[in-house]
Amino acid sequence: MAKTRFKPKGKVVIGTVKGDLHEIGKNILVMMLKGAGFHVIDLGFDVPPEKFVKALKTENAKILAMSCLLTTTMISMEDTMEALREAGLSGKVKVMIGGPPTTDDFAKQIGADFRGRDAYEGVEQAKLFVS
Ligand code: B12
Repeated sequence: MAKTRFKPKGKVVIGTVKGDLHEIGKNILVMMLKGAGFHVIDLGFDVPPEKFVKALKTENAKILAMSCLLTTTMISMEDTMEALREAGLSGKVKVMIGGPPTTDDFAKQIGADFRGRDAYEGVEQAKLFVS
């Protein structure tokens, strides 16, 4: 795809949040986003809020996807949303979250735009974000 004139659908910065080493679900979403034509900047796992902010700014990406598997690391999603606000990125970046401990209510509470139950939902939402 890189060697063709293929134009990516959009850029997605993605990572598993700070304190959390689980990455299998996140990796599935990465593969499916790439397959759907997105340019994906994968920051890996245990990603601190400032690293998400830096990548969004450097890459001028308009979508952030965060994953967490531990109830204790859900707070890192909230911290990242706060860091986005402080960096003036609120409203400029669409945020989706996922992972078993997350819920729609939690997404609303922290100001995320979407919570996906699985990678398929994540990809469909990313398409809606750029449409
Ligand atoms: C594999 C695993 C590990 C591996 C991770 C390896 C790796 N490289 O990822 C290792 C061994 C490192 C590990 C460590 C720990 N683990 Co662990 N682990 C698991 C396990 C067995 C499977 C998780 C998994 O990969 N599932 C498969 C993937 C495909 O599913 P998924 O992540 O849910 O992703 C899907 C969706 O959720 C969604 N999704 C996920 N992210 C996102 C993001 C977006 C934006 C969207 C849209 C969708 C989306 O899409 C994915 C695909 O459809 C679970 C138990 C279980 N059966 O789930 C425990 C589990 C998550 N671990 C648990 C715990 C407690 C730990 C440890 C604290 C254990 C310990 N005492 O050391 C450590 C924590 C280390 C840390 N700081 O993170 C608990 C968490 C409990 C809780 N609610 O907090 C669980 C639930 C086990 C249990 N029943 O107690 N773990």
